[in-house]
Amino acid sequence: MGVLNITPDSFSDGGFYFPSEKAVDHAANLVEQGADILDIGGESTRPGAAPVSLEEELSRVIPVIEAVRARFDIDISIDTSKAAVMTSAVKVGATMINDVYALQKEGALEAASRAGVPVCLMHMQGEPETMQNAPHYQNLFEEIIAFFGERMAACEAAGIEKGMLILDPGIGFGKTDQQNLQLLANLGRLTSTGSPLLVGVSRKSMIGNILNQAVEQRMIGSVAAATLAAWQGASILRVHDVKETVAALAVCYALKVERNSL
Ligand code: 7PJ
Repeated sequence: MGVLNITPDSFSDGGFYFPSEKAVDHAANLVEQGADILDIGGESTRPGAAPVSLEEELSRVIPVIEAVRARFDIDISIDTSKAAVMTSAVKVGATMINDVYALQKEGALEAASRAGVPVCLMHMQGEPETMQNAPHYQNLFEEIIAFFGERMAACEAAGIEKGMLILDPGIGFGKTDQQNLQLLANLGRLTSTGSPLLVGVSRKSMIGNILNQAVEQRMIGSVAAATLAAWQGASILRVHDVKETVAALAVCYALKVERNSL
């Protein structure tokens, strides 16, 4: 899954992909590099980011989804927590919903149910503006698995089939570096739910803090982390550096095929 942020303040592309013509160029790039899914978002959820209005978010993402849909036969994920954005995005060609609030915002469960597309439910502790202030867990894995259980039940009650759900531990969303590492090193514990896992670790501060690198230098660390997530069973990797990740994943899968062949 290639990341396509359509936000003027987007941390990893510095606003270079704004407005929409540049976003569509970048989308073409990600497709050429081998992305299977484009994750298109118009509201930054990075720590400390400010919210955007519905009108602003729609004006950022809808023209880009329309243009990508017209040009490429690729899955398009709409990265939003707003029900109205989910509905409009799927209407113009989005084939998946990625919600860092796991459909907890008003009307989101109903909108996702009506849309009838797969949904990624991400775990977050707190809210983006303050989530990194003092993340705290009694039991990291139990709390995340309990959250998934609660959101899966809410989805079922709203008429969303279990087979439509993808789960994401939310690396960096209300977690310390150590908690992020614990999650990433023990991803297998999250497969008990039976749903596919999505992992997004690309260019995140956890990588930067290990390597003492700025955002634009974190490609190799990000590829390593994505590859290790895939090795442990993650089904979808949300990444900025598509070409490099695709190559690493090809090696990972070649090894996986032979893992139990002796
Ligand atoms: C994630 C996301 C993630 C899912 C972002 C960033 C912050 N959606 N949106 N999982 N991260 N599902 O890219 O650093 O980890 S935005």
